[in-house]
Amino acid sequence: MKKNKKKIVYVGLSADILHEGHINILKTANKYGKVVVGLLTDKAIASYKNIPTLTYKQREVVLKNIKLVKKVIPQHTLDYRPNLKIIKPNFVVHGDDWKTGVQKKTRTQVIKTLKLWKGKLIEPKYTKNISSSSIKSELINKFTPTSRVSFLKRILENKKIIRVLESHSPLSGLIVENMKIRKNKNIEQFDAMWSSSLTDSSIKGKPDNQALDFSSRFNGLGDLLDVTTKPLIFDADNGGRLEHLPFTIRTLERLGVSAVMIEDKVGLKKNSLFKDQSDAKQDTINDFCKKIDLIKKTRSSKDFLIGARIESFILGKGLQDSLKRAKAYSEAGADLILIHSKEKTPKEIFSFSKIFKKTKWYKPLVSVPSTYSKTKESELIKNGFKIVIYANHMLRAAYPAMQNVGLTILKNQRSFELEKKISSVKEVINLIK
Ligand code: SPV
Ligand code: MG
Repeated sequence: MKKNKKKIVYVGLSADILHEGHINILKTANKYGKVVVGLLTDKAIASYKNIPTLTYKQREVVLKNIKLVKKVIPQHTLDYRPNLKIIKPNFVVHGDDWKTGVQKKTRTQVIKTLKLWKGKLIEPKYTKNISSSSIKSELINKFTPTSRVSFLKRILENKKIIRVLESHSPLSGLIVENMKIRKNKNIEQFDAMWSSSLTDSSIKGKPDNQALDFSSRFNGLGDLLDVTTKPLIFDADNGGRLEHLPFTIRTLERLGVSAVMIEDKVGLKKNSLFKDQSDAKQDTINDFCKKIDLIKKTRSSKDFLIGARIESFILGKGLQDSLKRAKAYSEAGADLILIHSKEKTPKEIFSFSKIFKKTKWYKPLVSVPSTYSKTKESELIKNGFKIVIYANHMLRAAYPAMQNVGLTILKNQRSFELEKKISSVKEVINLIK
């Protein structure tokens, strides 16, 4: 076919890892006319799969320097239509793999839209055995801690809310890593892991009072980070002694942790969800700000985020105290504010966010809806929250399941009654590929 220089050919790409398959598409497109690449923005990609490894700017530079490409423009949604309506290309080129799967609907929309100006869809055969996702899974072994540290910050900039699930073991981390469902038009998944002091302590059979020291927790963390790629927020209780804090931060960063969460309590640690908080003490604003400031000075990357957790509601100190602290912590350099509550409804945290989100000290808000679990993520978003942490649910699910195993064997004096309720040995053997 003779190339018509006046014809415009549109190709939508994520191009996180540019491979042979992309080049095949671009070569075909180039035969039909001038190639305009609609490069999916980080936000558009995050709406249906993991945030890309390379930023938009980095991906744009690569594509702009490919001779098959005439122009690169941002595509802000998975939906091609807004860009197609502006550019009115004569052709759209896409691999035939989108005839099924997540992008099937997008394809139908593209065909309909192209008809408006007699444009055509060209679908070269999908290049077998190659995709960015498969290359990425191979790359997991080469994944560097430094790249993981920045991921949370990048997702924060590109998602309405970051969904975080507690991971107390590498196996639970793999569930966070791989679980995906399709709901309505979207792909739903977890964005990050929470390393909880409560569940880390519980699996070691210890109370959540710092009896389990950081060194032991870091060992477990290393195993978890070895087999996953999603970012992790570390629950560091009150951060420990000021003098030790720089070492803790260096280790966390070196391991590839994306954020540390410290709470403004002092003295023997007690879990915040305990009803009786009478012997729990809150830190002074001044001393807690010193910790934030020290972390700020110690961290080697600004992408390693500092989370300040306010315990005023837990300790019955009320709204004004929590607002005063939020302002001070934000000024001291906190990147995230976790406003904790053990009420059955989100009323008190929403009363806080309503005021705080309008102030100049606003920082992305974190919610831990353990007690107000009826609250939907959409309500949290509406009320100014950017991160939701499901802080203990994996352990709470595992414990009764294991108890039931013990009980059933004791009652029946054999294991047969369990067979239908537990994974088969074959499933376990095949669990880790
Ligand atoms: C944890 O998960 O250990 C937390 C959250 O710190 S809470 O249990 O609510 O205190
Ligand atoms: Mg904790």
